Amino acid sequence: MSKPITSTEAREMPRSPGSRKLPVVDYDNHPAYGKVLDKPTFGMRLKAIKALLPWIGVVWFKKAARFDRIPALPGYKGHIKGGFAGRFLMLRRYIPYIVKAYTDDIAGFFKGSKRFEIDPQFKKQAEEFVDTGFLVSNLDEDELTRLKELVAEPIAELRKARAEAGEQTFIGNTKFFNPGDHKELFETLAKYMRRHGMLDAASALIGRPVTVTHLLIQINDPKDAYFHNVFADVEGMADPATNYMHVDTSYDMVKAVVYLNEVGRDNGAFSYVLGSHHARPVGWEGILRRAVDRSGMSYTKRNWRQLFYSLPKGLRKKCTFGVDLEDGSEASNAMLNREFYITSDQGNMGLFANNGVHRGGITKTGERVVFFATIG
Ligand SMILES: O=C(O)CCC(=O)C(=O)O
Ligand SMILES: [Fe+2]
Repeated sequence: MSKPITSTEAREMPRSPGSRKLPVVDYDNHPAYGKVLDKPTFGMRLKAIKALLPWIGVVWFKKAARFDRIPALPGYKGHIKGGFAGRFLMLRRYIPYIVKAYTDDIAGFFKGSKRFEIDPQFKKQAEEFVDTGFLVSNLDEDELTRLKELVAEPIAELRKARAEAGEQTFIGNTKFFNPGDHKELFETLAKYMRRHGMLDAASALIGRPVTVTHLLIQINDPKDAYFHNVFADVEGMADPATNYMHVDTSYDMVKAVVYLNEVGRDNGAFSYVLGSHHARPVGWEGILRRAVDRSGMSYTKRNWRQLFYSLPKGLRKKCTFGVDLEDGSEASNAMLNREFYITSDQGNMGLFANNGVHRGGITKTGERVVFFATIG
């Protein structure tokens, strides 16, 4: 039996050089921005900055409070609503978790190489994940059957809700769980992920012990209009080949996707730009891109694009940038050349560094039923 790999050794695992920067988009010469939108006046610029500023505060605060590590609380049913006031009220419930994250980090600092250990049988997977930001695995028939049993009822509820809603939306396609109401589901998924080396791989990348913190199911089909015709107001402008490529707005976690039906390229396969987590936005740029996305300015409807375009040039950066890359450009090719699709014939479970570039769910035929879990 070989020795476990210590956290210090995990931190020294090899990393490919790759690109260290996300692409820069020339919005002034972009056919859906500078070429068709109004030239921003001083008033428009002010309005855009005013819309962005509070979100810079929110993102900065969430980062400082290690907020994205907080697990779904009992009773949690989805994203926090109620604007700033709602967020402020919720905060009280989160304070013990914020304190815990800080004490864990301090304790972890003193534990050094003992902060977590990786089972030697998963060393190769951990190395691959640290290097590429992506890892594929396959749940066996029994594991998949058990997970399907545990979510049969919620899936039926989600189907019903989608059928009753007039229009399919990103949020309407999902149903969130919390470990209070679905304890067995959380524990079962965590057990399987550990068994397949995915939790060890996640620890190797984020540098601390991890578990499943959030979990949702999602159904996609071709009626998800929000993915298509993104620049409908611009005559003759097709959806770009890199449509919907993005990095997530969260910090300090990774994610897993589990396919609950057969998934191929035509029904929404998830894909990852290998190694792109090395170009994750950090520091001020990281805060800016997240704030822009959270403010709504990454939406592609004309009014949102106009608001985004009214930002000073140095602030025109977003997490959901794929839609703005022009086909045939160097940046677009760089993304597409390293894009890896996970289809059912390769595996039904993928682990991804969600601060790297990814996309999925754009369905041409049939449907896709999946879990998304956050691991932190
Ligand atoms: O639906 C998909 O495959 C993409 C999901 C995604 O981007 C995410 O979970 O962060
Ligand atoms: Fe994402």
